[in-house]
Amino acid sequence: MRKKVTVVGAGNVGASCAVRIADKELADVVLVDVVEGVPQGKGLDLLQSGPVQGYDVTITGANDYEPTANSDIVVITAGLARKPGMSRDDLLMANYEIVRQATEQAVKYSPNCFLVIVTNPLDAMCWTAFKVSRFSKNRVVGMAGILDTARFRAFIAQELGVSVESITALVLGGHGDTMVPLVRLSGVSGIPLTELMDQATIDRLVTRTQNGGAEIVKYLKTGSAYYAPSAAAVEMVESILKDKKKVLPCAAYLEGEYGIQGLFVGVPVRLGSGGVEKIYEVKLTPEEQAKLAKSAAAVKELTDIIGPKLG
Ligand code: TXD
Repeated sequence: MRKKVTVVGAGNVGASCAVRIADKELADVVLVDVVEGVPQGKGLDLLQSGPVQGYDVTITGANDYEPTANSDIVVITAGLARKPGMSRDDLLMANYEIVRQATEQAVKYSPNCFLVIVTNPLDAMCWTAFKVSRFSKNRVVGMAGILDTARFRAFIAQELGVSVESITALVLGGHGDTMVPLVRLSGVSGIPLTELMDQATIDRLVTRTQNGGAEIVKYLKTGSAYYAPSAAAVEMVESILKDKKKVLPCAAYLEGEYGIQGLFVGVPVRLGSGGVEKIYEVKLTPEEQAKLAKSAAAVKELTDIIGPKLG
C-alpha cells in the first residue's frame, strides 16, 4: 500500500511540498485548503505532471478533511502571512485559530498520523498542534532548523567555493531572529569552520542566516520563501516514511533537555518511523547556552499568550 500524506494549506509552501513528495514518489497526496477550487485545481495539475515526471502517486485536492482519512503524515502549512498594520500578536492569534482547527480536523480523520508543522510562528504553532491533538510528543514536530541550517550551509559553500553537500552545520533554538547557529560545530567534511574562515566572515554569514527569511521577503514583497521551506519539510516527511533515522534540527517538545521545560524549540532529533525517536543533547559552552536560553524565552513569550486558551 502506498503511503498517504495530507498537506493542509495549498499555498506556496503547501503546493511545493506536494510537488516534492510526488517527484520523490513518497506518497499519495491530499491537498486541503479553505479556498474553493484551489486545492482541487493544483491537485489535478500535479496529477497531470505524473506522466512526464514519471511518478504514479495520486494527488487530490479538497476543502474538507474526509478525503484525508488515514494519512500517515499531516503537514500543516495553512496560515496567514503578516499584513500591513497587523502586529505579531494579531498574526499569532489568527494562525493559532487556523492551526487549532486544522489539527482538530486532521487528527479526527487520521488518529495515527504524525504532524509536521510549518505555519508561523513555528514553535508556538507546534505547541498548539501538540495540545489540540493530545498526541504523544514524538508525533508532533516542527520544521525550521533544517531550513535555517540549509541557508547557513548554502552561504558557507558559496563563500568557500565548495559543494553544499560537504558542509555540515547546526542551528539550535526558536525559529526567528534569536536562532543560535553553532559555528563551533559547523564545518566542511570534518574541518572546523573556524579554520577556514576569519571571524568577520563567519559573523557576516551568521547574521545573513538569521535574517535569511527577511532577505527573501524583501525581494518577493508579497510573500515569503517556499522552495527551501518545502524541501526542508519534505526531508522530514521522507525520513519518517522511509524510517531513514536522519538526525535533523527540528522543533521538538522539550521536557528538561537543554534546561528547557514544556516548549517546542529547535534541537537535533532523530526522525524515523517512530517520529521524533530521540533528542540529542549537545554539550554547549556557557555562551551558547545563554543564547539558547534567550531564544527559548522568546518562544515562551509567544507560547504563554496562547497557553491559557489550551490549558
Ligand atoms: O520555517 C518555517 N517554518 C516557515 C514557515 C518557512 C516558510 C513559511 N512559513 C510559514 O508557513 C508562513 O509564515 C505561513 O504561516 C505558512 C504558509 O506559508 P505560505 O508561503 O505557503 O503561505 P500562503 O502561500 O499564503 O499559503 C497559505 C495557505 C493559503 O492557500 C490559504 O488559503 C490557506 O493557507 N489557509 C488554510 N488552509 C486550510 N485551512 C485553513 N483554515 C486555512 N486558512 C488559510
